[in-house]
Amino acid sequence: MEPSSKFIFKYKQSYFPQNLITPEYLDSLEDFEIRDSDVFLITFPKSGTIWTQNILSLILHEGHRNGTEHVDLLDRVPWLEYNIRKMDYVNRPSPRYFSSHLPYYLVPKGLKNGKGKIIYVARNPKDVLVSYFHFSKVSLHTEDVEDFEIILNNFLAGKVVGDFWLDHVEGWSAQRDHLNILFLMYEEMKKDLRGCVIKICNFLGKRLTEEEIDDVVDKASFSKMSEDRRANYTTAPSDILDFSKGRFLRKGTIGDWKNTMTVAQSERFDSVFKERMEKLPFKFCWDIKDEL
Ligand code: PPS
Repeated sequence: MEPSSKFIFKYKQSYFPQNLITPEYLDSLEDFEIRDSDVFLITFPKSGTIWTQNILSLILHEGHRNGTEHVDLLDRVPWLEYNIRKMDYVNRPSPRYFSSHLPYYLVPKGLKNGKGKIIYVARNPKDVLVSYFHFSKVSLHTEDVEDFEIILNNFLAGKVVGDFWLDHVEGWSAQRDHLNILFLMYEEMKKDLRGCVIKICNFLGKRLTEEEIDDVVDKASFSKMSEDRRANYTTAPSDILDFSKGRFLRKGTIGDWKNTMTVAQSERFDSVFKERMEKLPFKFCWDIKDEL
């Protein structure tokens, strides 16, 4: 292990928050047994994870009618690598749902061998970066940097949790033909949430009535989630998140990067990202007005 800073440490080629995870636990994940019925939600941080966690949770629990009304997201779709509530993942009944920010090369080998289903959500990396910048104030495990330029430099160097954005997205998109994987874009969810909920239901083989789908869409809206304590992470341990500094559900929009990045910063970002991004099999939406 190469110590990197007070906040992150390096494990193999990746960065993780100090005190939330150990190298030994990361080592153990390779052999974590995967079931065919497992569902993994995989994202680069700040790409719409808790939004999709909530959608999955609502679909799985059919609109909270399953005696789970008071169970929050951390328990419904827990993090594989951050076992915050010390749950017994091995004996958890099927179907197990997990969230993860892990790069492809670090996931359990059963997943690489095609067991389970994967939903990968990607978001415009400039919005990811700006969301990350604001989140660093709320998260007690991320360095709170006042100067956006410093976060930009770390992001471009891949020295953030999730590593280099392009490596993460390329690593997973390279698996699209041989794993059971559904790719979604945050921007697509913003523009057509109902369509995305139906896509997820079809992918999971879940049949919901029209009313149940409407209910999922309603409860997954930004405004409803902001007020829903089971879904807005305000029940997360206070040594992880400090909500006096901001909110997890901050703006939830497309193109907010324009309010933070200067033209020069945006051009520097493009010079590092553009060429490789054009080769990705996704269409990126840079502004709320852009077509997908
Ligand atoms: S984390 O820390 O990696 O789990 O963060 P993550 O959940 O991936 O990303 C947080 C951003 O997702 C936005 N979000 C939403 N947007 C639209 N609609 C809904 N319902 C929703 N829920 C979460 C959240 O606001 C963060 O984005 P920003 O741009 O910071 O607002």
